[in-house]
Amino acid sequence: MKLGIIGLGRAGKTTVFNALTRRTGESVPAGGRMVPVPGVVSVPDPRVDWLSRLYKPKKTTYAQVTYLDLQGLPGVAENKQEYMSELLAHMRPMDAFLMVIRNFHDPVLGKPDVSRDFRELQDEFIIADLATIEKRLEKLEMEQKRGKKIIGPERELLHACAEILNAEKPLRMNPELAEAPELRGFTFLSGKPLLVIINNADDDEKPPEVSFEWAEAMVVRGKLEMEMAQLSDSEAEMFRTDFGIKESALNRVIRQSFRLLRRITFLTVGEDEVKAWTIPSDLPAQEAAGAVHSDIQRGFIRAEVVAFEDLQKAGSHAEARKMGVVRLEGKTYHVQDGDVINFRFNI
Ligand SMILES: Nc1nc2c(ncn2[C@@H]2O[C@H](COP(=O)(O)OP(=O)(O)OP(=O)(O)O)[C@@H](O)[C@H]2O)c(=O)[nH]1
Ligand SMILES: [Mg+2]
Repeated sequence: MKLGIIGLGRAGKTTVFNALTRRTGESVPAGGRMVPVPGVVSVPDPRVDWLSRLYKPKKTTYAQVTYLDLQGLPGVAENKQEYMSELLAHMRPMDAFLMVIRNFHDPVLGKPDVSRDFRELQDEFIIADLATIEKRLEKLEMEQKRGKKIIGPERELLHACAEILNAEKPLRMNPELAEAPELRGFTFLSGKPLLVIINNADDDEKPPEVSFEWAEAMVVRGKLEMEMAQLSDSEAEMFRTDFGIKESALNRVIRQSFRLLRRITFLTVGEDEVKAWTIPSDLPAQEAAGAVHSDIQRGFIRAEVVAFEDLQKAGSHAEARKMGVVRLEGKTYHVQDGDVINFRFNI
């Protein structure tokens, strides 16, 4: 699962990336970098913590997301076309975006304007998507003139998209349309799930009075978080007390961005490993088994399932069985978030 960190120049993208991936600032080239840098991050999950305490496994594995630090979109005054297309090409394979918006005074750029910057970025996406659609529609028209029959709903779907975009709205306002299988190949930028990260100054906790269209927003003090991410746990604790920070904002950002991907987590347990697996919601048990191993999918017999909350209440698998909350489910059972699963299989 790839999350692209996007924004205008000097918004604090690299700062937020470093904080999320607990990197030090040294490796950051000034002015950003064109080749995106990936960083893998574990998704904090109290359920995994609890299971790990219960099973004391050799290994504990959390769900993971990959963040990519992308270069800033060029501002109005700069020469855009030069690298805009390359930048867009890096953005298209992302599953979702974190959009970092500057909300602190910058010595070069001056006062922040969150609303203006959000609009500017959103407009870039809308323009790029419209260009993609126009090109495709022209091609379809040409093919039709040459006598080729146009089949399927593609054209109607593209027109529906164009209508939204021409009204200066992002495609994610209509997730059903944005995620239509017929449109998948277009990788529309304004259709991807978006989390807005408002990057406040160190001494400012207030969210700006701006509404974001069909996107969630979170306030983060990026520089502070980056400094904190580099401390030891006990130092970070002291730091948090001094600055009045309850939970690391990073954990909230990570959890929230995981949610953005509309994936769920199921868990497997044992003496060797307690592990969180990431799957799309609504996946049948047999396919979920394939996430663990293709042999388990092929030889699938049954899934022994207990909801995490039930297991926690029971205190152990043995107790859970006695209480009758461990169920045997078949191939077509839809795996739920937090299911603790033991697959029975035969190969
Ligand atoms: N005061 C303050 N300064 C910040 C904050 N976040 C970043 N900065 C500063 O803003 C400048 C740009 O930060 P970067 O994280 O490099 O921004 P970027 O978006 O990656 O910039 P480019 O990659 O060049 O587009 C640096 O000097 C940071 O120290 C913040 O929360 N508060
Ligand atoms: Mg950068």
